[in-house]
Amino acid sequence: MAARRAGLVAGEYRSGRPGTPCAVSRHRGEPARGPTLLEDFQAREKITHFDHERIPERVVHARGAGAYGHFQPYEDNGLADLTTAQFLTDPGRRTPVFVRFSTVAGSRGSADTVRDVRGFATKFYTDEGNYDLVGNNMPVFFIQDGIKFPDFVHAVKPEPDNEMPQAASAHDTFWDFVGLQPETLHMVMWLMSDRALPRSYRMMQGFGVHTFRLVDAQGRGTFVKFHWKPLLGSHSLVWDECQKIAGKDPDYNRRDLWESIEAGQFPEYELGVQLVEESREFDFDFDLLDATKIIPEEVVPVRPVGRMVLDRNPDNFFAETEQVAFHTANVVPGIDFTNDPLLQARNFSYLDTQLIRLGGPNFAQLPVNRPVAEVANNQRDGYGQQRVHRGRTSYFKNSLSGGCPALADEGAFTHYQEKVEGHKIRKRSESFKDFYGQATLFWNSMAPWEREHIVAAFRFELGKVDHQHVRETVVQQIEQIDHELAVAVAEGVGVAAPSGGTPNHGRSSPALSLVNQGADTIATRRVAVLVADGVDATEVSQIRRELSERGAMAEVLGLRDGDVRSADGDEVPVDRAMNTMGSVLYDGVIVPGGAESVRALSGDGFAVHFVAEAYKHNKPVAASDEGMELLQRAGVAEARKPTGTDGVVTELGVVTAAHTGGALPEGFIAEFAAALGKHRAWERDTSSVPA
Ligand code: HDE
Repeated sequence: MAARRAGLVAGEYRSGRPGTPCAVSRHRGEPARGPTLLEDFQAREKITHFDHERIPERVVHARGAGAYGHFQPYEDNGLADLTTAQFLTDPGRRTPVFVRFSTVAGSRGSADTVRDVRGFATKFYTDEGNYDLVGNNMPVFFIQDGIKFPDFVHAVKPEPDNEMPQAASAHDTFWDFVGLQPETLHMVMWLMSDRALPRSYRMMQGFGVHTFRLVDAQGRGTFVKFHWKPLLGSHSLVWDECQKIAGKDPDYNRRDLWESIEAGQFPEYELGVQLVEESREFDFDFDLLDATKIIPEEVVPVRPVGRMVLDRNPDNFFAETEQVAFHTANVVPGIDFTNDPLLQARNFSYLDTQLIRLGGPNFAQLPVNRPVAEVANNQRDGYGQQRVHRGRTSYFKNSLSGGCPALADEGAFTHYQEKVEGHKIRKRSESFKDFYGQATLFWNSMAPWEREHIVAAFRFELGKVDHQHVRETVVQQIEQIDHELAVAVAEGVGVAAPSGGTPNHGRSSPALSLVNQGADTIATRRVAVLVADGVDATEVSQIRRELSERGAMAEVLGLRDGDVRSADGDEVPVDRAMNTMGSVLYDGVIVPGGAESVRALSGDGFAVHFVAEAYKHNKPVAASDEGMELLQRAGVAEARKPTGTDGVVTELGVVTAAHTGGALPEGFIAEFAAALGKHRAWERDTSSVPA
């Protein structure tokens, strides 16, 4: 009995089902203190396996989240004449995909909402082998040449002496690198913009970045740039919000992707292409093969090609999301490379890195990496070989197996035919030398609020830099982009206002602004409804119903978990306790009426802060009747009572309603939804609202 109490009887071990003892019950009553023996192979194997559970994280893009889905081309998308890649041209073909989204600089356990580029890597399991489109959520890159990549990554990663800061570019080495490598500046503008703070992986664009090549049946090439456009529109968070989410829910973007797929709200993206005939290669004022340049969409429009839907979460994070191995050289017939020097370096690096990360040359046989097309090559053996190759021949040419399998140049892959020549010097041509023109184009294309955010981002980032000369060098570089921007940054970081930059060329490209990347929908948006005892239950159910009819989700937050009692004595279920969440985890807030409820909320600092913070972050905020008191208590300047007893007023994303009982007045949810559809009320000046 004593042994039983001490939990030492074998039968006490529990099986998977709680409360079910394991069937094994031997040695009952034997002495309780046994030795730990090397011969206990179960213990050894268990510990050994555990000791080897970790693999190196990716050297960049270590933190990510993945999902399965499919891609299908549109009818008559016009590509059939340009490429033999049927997964792009045959509308009857649904190609399975796996997509991995990622941040770049942080470790595997870092927060999702850091200021960073996001990876957007897609593996198409086509009938002709895997095609990997390994892109980002920004259309350009920091450097023009692969040999600079290790330097760039060393500069942005935590500094080597003390491994700080984690997942942040706001430190000396990054900005030192930027100041000395002006080719980074165009991408740095994107990084300082809200594009670096996506609201969701479901609400950001993706870009192949490089100029690739489509190849037709005759071997003729057409330059191509790939674009992904989310059907929910592109939307971003604000920096203050990001920093808070990093504490409240570091898995914010990962959770959002997972939960929306679990809920059947499948993320969708449209694939588009910009096409340039080979004969027009030199028609631009930049080099098409320079990955720090875009082709403005007003110059070459994006042509829609097809649609991708992500509809299945992985079963196991490690097996799938961690072990997926993307490789830019995974191409299929009809798609080829160009001489972009960055792309060529990538074609080496991605295979090379998997060899160490996944422990040998057979990683392509891992389930998530396995092509659906039959694999026929003479590669044999190696660590972790999964296949049992049959037959006597593992060489080419052979006469014993009818010559099979045939390799490159026998139909599997043929290089795009072009003459390549050059001097053996590690230099880029003059056509790569304009480092500032498109950075200026980006700045000129921003809406006023986007500009404010960029200035604030530069001030934050450079404000964290210890070396004054680094701040000065960067400000001098920004001066080459735009004088006004440089002065605004200089003022914020204690650097003398610069002069002598190149005059702004004045050109802009509207597609670059987030203002022009929205979508007319509030699908999947999350709205917090704040309640306490005495709330108007009719309003709560109306809000829930009308938001859900529009595809959005209302979550009822109480001061505590459990139900609240409505003014009429009904029970209103609470979805979450307010203290476990935060306004930063929602797209908008509604405070329903009910005098007692609003009094309780107004007396609670957390509830007041909830509203004030949502208001600060330019989110739609709404209240009905007494709910307005909480808005006023939270300092919502636009909170005004509608005149008369029934009505709705909307001002800068603040929606208020008055009514004389019964249902909420018509237009209340419609106007709130319209504000939500604009994502944020950017024109609301919240600079004096405490953060
Ligand atoms: Fe990558 N990059 N990269 N990169 N990259 C990796 O490959 C590299 C570049 C991108 O979800 C690594 O498997 C070099 C541009 C994404 O698994 C590594 C150069 C773009 C991902 C590597 C670049 C990207 C990676 C690390 C300059 C946008 C994550 C682990 C020549 C078009 C893929 C791995 C995933 C990952 C090297 C530049 C996007 C080390 C050398 C430009 C989305 O091989």
